[in-house]
Amino acid sequence: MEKLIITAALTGAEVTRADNPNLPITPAEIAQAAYECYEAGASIVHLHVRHADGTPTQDGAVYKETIERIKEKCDIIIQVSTGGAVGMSAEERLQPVYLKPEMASLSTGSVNFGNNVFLNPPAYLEQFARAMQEHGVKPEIEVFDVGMINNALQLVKRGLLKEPLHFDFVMGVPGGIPATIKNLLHLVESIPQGSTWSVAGVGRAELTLATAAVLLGGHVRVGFEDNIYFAKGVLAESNAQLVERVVQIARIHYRDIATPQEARRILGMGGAA
Ligand code: KMH
Ligand code: ZN
Repeated sequence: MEKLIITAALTGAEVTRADNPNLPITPAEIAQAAYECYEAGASIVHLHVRHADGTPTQDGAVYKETIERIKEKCDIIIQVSTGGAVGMSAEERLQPVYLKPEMASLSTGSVNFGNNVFLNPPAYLEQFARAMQEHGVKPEIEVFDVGMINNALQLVKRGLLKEPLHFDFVMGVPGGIPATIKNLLHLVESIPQGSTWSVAGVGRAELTLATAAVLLGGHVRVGFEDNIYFAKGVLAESNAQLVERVVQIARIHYRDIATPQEARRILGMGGAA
């Protein structure tokens, strides 16, 4: 098996300090959290940013400051969000891509998202994929339900996505695919040979699906964006605490952890041989 790539999804757009007081919000807090996750074994950071009052933003200036602060500390792969928060326009969501980060998330379909709709109509997919291509950004295809895989393959046919593809299965969003191992196996079997994948289980499914990914040869995303608990009724103290636990699970199963340079190579982005 390849070494394990751990992505830390530090902040998201929905979680608040009232949910978990340890949520990083400012550029300095997010950069510190990214560094702690890097030290713990993460090789990718999935970034959302916030206004000073804690509300979500896709403002390029806030991303720029956050990215610069992270780069001062370590060489972790920076993956900006183009999902942002529900209700944001396409142009608003695309702002961090213009900063030419190494990676960006690309959701390839619309999905109910709790009581809202996370809107990704075909025109957005084309616009986002094209922008990533033009700015040399590697997409991480965010799959909230199984039909989104086929939408990604349509983009490949049209030359808007280039293989090898990297998928992240976000499982357990209310409105999306339920977070079961049976569903994970179906998703894994549905992607093209030569693709890489990771899984982000929402809430208590995070740990179960992370363990499954370690065993199946996939990769893992953890962090407050998806789950704020360390155990039943016990809030996580930090994002790094969640990363550390995945490292422990991997080591128990003799799976080594990828450095950022190794992750770049595994994802077809260059990096260490
Ligand atoms: N906040 C969600 C509506 C992404 O980052 O690409 C969308 C999201 C996906 O978080
Ligand atoms: Zn996200």
